[in-house]
Amino acid sequence: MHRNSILAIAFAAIAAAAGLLVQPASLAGGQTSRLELDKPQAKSQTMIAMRDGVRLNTEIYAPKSISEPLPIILLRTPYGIATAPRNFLGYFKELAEDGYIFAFQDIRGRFKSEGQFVMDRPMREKSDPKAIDESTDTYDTIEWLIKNVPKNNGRVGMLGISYDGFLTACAILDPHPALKAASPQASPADMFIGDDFYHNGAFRLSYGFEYVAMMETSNVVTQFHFDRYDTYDWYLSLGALSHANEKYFNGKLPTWNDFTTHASYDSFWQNHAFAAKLDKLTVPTLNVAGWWDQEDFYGALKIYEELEKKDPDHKNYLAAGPWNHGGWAGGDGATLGRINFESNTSKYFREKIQAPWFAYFLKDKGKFEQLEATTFQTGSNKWMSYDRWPPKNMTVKNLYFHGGRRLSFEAPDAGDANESDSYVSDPANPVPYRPRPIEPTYYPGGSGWYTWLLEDQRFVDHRPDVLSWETEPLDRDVVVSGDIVAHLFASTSGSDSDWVVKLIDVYPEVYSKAPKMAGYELMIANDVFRGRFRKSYEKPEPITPNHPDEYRIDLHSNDHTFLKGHRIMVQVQSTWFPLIDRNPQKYVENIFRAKDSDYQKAAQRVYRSKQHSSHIALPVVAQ
Ligand code: PG9
Repeated sequence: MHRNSILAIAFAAIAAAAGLLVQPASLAGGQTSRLELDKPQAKSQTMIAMRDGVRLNTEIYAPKSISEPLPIILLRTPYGIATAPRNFLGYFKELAEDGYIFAFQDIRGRFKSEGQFVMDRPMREKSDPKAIDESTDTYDTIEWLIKNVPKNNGRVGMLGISYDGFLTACAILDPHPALKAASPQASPADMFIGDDFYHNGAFRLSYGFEYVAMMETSNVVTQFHFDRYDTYDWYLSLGALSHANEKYFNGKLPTWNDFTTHASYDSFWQNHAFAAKLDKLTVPTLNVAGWWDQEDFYGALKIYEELEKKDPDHKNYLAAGPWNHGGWAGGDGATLGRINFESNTSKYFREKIQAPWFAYFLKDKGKFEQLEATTFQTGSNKWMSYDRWPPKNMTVKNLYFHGGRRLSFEAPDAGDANESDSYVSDPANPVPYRPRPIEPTYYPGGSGWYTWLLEDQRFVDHRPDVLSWETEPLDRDVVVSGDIVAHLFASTSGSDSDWVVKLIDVYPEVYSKAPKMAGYELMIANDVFRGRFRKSYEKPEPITPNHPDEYRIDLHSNDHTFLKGHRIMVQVQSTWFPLIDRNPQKYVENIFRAKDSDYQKAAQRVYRSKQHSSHIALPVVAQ
């Protein structure tokens, strides 16, 4: 493995993931800026001692002259803080202009902080008074900051994206009383069910492998060195997952070892799933999600949903827009991949949502007019406000699969119970999840990872192992706002299987607005389900071969208008490689221990009869 400990790579990865490509200094140091984050002379560095004596490296940036006391914005991260201000210029521009003191901290065991890093450190056992976790580390840090940073106003706000968002969410578990506003953004909530490492029990191979190598090879960011540019080839030639430790990791990476020993939703994963532990809400919280977040979309909405159950005083907010992972933090957000949203959505979020929200709770500034949920509705390309999410008064309409590859809102008539379409899924020739070559996830030279969810799905349409069904061109707009669920009736000739469902907006064949986008197949919602978990994530079971089973697959929330003249399409396939590891399609106790010979072809069948009516449940605006 190539050890590359250059900090820049960490931030290149995270910055690019978040669209935070380093901005010109002029952007941060504008005329009205109270704090010039790009001027290092404003900084002080300190090691803050936690309750167990471990000291965490912290840098504080304050405006040179402070007329009235200012709140502190705290960001904690595992990715290294040495270049934090420069990397956060775009993200923090509006906040800096409003006037804050900024504090950045390396978490335990990362970069210049002492102690040991634990990936997604679970919440402590509260019966142990000496136990620590990210929540106690945040508490101790805030305690120090408000007592020691000159001219602070005694209020602290936190925000962060992804891992930094998770750290923000941890802070609201047992919050320090001075924490007055928190914005967990694209935070994971449950790694086995829907975030970086697994989706519905299916292992996210390329992300799991590369992220763990990046974070656990040393205490700084370290890129895994692939000897092939196209990682589709590389992962295919790796073969069974057991070869990862044999050939590369040698049992030295704790999280990879955890993957290999916790093959179902056991207490290990349940302890890590912190959303359910959010038992109260005392701090105003702004949850942020991107519709095309390739990493932690599930978590962002799950945290909102859990907090919502404990929010009698209305402290819980949601903002969601047309962004990839962290895409709201940099750039203008007018386009993503080849899709044009016709306005500057990221800039709007930072100026009109994020900055006023913090100013209200930390500086008593402004009149607060934000409704509970603000979303950017794609397709119609407009901002929407709702007093709850998912919105009230939606009608669930089922979109059914039919013969002749048709989709319609009409349920199938009585007929043969076995009416179905079929394909052969071959683990030796898996469906790529994005067009090849598939560069390493955070490839410093640029990677398709950041926008793969918006790729034109025609790139797999021709494959015999990808089935598509579509509607006629719509005679009116279909507005989908809320939770989308796939109900798939399917069978396999094997004893285990993955099912991938993709909901797609198909642009008209003649599209004068952007002629090159004619016929574009834009994925709106998707997910994978590992068949062995259809009854329980805790107790996987083999599938009975050739028996139709119903799979309920959560395709998550969305706010999208399928415009008049567009078609709605659904695609189903059983491999998505190397995003998802290959299911051997034969039940084995633990797929991380499967042998190469366990991987076998399977005949797959998707039913569309009255008895087994595969469909997508869409929350639509009644017309
Ligand atoms: N998606 C990244 C991550 C967060 C938490 C745990 C593991 C990975 C990130 O972008 O930080």
